Amino acid sequence: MRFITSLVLMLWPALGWAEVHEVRMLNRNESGAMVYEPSVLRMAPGDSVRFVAASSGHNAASIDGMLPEGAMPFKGGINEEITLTLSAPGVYGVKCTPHFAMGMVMLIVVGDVALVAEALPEGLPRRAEARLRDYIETAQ
Ligand SMILES: [Cu+2]
Repeated sequence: MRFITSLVLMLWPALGWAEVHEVRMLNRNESGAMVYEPSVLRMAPGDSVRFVAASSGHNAASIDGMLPEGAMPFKGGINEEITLTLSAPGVYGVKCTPHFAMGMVMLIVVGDVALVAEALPEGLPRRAEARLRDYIETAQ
């Protein structure tokens, strides 16, 4: 029995039992206006994330310069509930296109990867950068 259990655990990623995580796109929650919930999502390589249009008028798009090597940029339409399967380990920056300047951003951390503010790209909108720094600090 122990052998079977360890075999299943070993094969777990290969069997396609990856998790699907949900991120809600919201006009407001207790932390402020124009937010993703959660603001930082940690997941295993091969897991999926689904962006749920809990409020209308939002989308999910990758932030330039905030993708791991080998990851594809993405951009959902407004109110579109895209599902992404992320295999490349690293930190993915996500923005809402119409509310980027208002700081509607989030981070997805795939794998056991450190989250450091030094990795933030130059030229982010001020409020987006402030929130990302805040998320990085509170996620430690
Ligand atoms: Cu938005």
